[in-house]
Amino acid sequence: MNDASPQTVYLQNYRPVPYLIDEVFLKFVLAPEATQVTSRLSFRPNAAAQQKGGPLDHDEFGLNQSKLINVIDSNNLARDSREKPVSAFSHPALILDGEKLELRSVSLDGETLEPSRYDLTATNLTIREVPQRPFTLEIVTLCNPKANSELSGLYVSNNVFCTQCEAEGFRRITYFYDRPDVMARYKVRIEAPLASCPVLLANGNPGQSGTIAGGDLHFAEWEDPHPKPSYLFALVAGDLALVSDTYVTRSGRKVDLRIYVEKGKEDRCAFAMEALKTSMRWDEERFGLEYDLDIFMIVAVSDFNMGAMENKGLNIFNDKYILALPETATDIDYINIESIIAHEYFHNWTGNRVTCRDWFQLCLKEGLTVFRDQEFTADIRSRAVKRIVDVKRLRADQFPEDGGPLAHPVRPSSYIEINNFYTATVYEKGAELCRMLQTLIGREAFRKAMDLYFERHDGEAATTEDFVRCMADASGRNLDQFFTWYEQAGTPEVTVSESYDAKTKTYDLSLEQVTAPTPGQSDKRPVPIPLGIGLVGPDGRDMPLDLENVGVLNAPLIELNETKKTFRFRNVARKPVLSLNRGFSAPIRIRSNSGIPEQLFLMKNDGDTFNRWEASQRAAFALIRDRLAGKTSAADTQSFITALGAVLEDGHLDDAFKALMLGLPGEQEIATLIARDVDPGAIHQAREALRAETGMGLKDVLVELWRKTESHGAYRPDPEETGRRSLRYAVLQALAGGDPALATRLAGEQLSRITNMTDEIGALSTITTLDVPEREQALADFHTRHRGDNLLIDKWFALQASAPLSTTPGRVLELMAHPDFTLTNPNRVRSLVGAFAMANPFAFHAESGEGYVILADTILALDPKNPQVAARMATALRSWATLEEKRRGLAKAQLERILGTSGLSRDLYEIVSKSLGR
Ligand code: B3K
Ligand code: ZN
Repeated sequence: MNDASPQTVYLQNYRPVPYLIDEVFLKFVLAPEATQVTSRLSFRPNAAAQQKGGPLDHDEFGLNQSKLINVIDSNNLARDSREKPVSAFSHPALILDGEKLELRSVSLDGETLEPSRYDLTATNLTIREVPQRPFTLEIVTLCNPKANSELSGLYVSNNVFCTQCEAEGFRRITYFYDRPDVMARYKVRIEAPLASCPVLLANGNPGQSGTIAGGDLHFAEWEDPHPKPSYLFALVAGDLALVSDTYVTRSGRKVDLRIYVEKGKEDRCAFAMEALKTSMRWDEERFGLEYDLDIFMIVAVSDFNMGAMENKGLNIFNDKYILALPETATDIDYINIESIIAHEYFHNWTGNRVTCRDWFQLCLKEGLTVFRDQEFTADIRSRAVKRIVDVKRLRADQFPEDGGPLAHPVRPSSYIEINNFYTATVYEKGAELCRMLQTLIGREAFRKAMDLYFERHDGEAATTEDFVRCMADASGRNLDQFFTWYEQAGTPEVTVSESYDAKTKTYDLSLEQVTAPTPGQSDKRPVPIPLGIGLVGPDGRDMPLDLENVGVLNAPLIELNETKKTFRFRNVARKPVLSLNRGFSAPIRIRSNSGIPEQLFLMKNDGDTFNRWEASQRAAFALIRDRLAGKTSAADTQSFITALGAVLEDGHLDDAFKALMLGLPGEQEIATLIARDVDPGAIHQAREALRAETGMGLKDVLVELWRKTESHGAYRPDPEETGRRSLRYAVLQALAGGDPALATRLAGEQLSRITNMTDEIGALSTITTLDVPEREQALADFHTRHRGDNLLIDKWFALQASAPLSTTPGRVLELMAHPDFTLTNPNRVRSLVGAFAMANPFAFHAESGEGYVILADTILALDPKNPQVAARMATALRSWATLEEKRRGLAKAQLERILGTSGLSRDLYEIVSKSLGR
């Protein structure tokens, strides 16, 4: 640990700041190793924090404020066990956050403060006595952007100065109240050498600019009229190329759109620019939200800890999510670019205009914005396909998180390092909660509630309670119980039992919900579960839903609010097949006795596309589980193959949906369902066996589809063409399962005439999963063709790291010594080590345990440089306790080894200690 001991931050200790900041003026004199930042801050006492009889009174949480002064820390979110000295003064001290800064001077209302007037620690600047009226503080500091390998705060990427302030990076730029509930108006002046930094950017609208010092230096000023928290601050300076466009908002305001990229990459920005305009239009139409500055800028940088960042008016992106040409980006890249551009843009309202009161409320902006970007993609592409893709992701990433040692509520109540909480639970499950709210109150009321949310909280830092209150007020529905979804971790499991009485024509559906205990939450309450439902008759059509005591349902939805309930349906003419949780209306697991025949029936007949796919997954899982148990039913397998074949040949279904139907549940998902004594090797074999049978059984259909989905004409990233290609490569993968030699030949033929990256990766990724002689040459050719293009070399690393071969761990080790590999670029680390540890269960969980050693070695080497990425990589071991005994011991030993290492970052310490249940 860097700190003496890890400190936990608790939601219940939230206190407002004693002093607010209205105006911020920042002057940057940029230099790679010593950037000087002058910060002028206008403070005023915060009446809300200090009222009720003065600062020593009780606060709104009933805690005594004198104690409050004891525990106020930099964040005013007390980290436990660290007692602060009691202030000698009757009013609170001003305690600002700051890290890795060299303090040059502090002055208060123009008077330089002697060091005796303040305390300086590695994390805080405390000014013990400040006036109880408005005052101005000026602070001069130095920081070293070049030495900043954590990529948090101000750093240099590829000679470009850039920033990442969320969650707590601003404190690495200057001393500040670095917390989201302090919203201020910013003015920024940047000075830098004209030659190396011709482009100088910050948030807001541009102001004055010009040269200084005889022309060697120049400056630019920016002003952001919208109050914002420090995490939304951004600055960029460097020699970048510009791609521009304009957008006219619905009320007729013209907005300058700019994308800045590395020189020479200008031709790769057209798709991103279109996606931005489509997003702006969609937010106006669907949510009535318009953009609010004269200019919207995006900068693409190559070293970035995550996907992108929604800084006000100046989004900074990992260049992977901006740059695209048909010959450099796959369809998946295009789809990601479109949805991440949308996501960051949508944050302008959900996150920026209304921000979070504290980091516990992260889902307020992230869950909601993911929901919005999901809806965007559903509207402009295929709703059915989008839903399936999102649920697959939820199950692959969030369900294991929710069922393991790192489980936490969508709104957590404590953390050690907030950067560890940008999780699938906060994002993906958070989005599901918004979706359930919309399902429960209806789309119209949901929109009214969103309007109310902006009406009430624009310009404020809000809480999850505020958001749900708007939902309740706009719909007139009591949502108190719904709030449990935000506070309770774990995936509810609903057990289904059914009985049909042919005589009385009644169908009883009994449902019981259970949520297993999660760390720190042993007793679980029932949550309200909205369940889309259909009773499918023998003719494949839905029967009317006539619910006892309610009548015929207008909307095919039932709600399970209690632990147990029986729903009695009347006038059910024939014994139905149940289709429950249609559209995946709730993020739950369903346990039922329905067998493979029912699933195959739904696969063919369900009127709900999602459940048609779901039925195929359930059937495939049942077949894989049978194989794992050593019992294989040839008849069931054959029926499954026949049902799948019928789907593939159905002329009414679109290609993207067929591609999804062809995909068996992933190995990680199967492991999560099995949940104990997991043997990833056996899972791989069982799944491969089914894949082989399917591939062989459907060979003729597949070959015919391969022929039909041939690419013609210019590449287009539209839904139809993307769907066609997704089917093409799902077909190739399926063929590879049944006839590897044939798949290799088809892929090889395709590689000899490729015109776009989707076709190239589609063919190559089939060959590289196979142990065939063509493999090495194909990889070498790819490297030669794309040498020097970092994003493509990332793909080259990932292809090898994700191959489910027994040689992969050795290959990963070799690649770590490759001249193109570096620990300093997060994309490169993710493409090699991330792909291996997080997307290749078979190779990562090699019985020898070598995968665990490779991961632990990498994490330990990475942690001192980039703790955020190191901690993220460590989550690959979180499910160690579900493994079979041998692997369990080997994985645990590596976690113990990491935890036993001195000097761990707070980030890594939290993930590893919690994974071990400490
Ligand atoms: N808000 C950022 C994520 C910041 C992560 C900080 N560790 C991107 C996004 O979710 O839009
Ligand atoms: Zn976000």
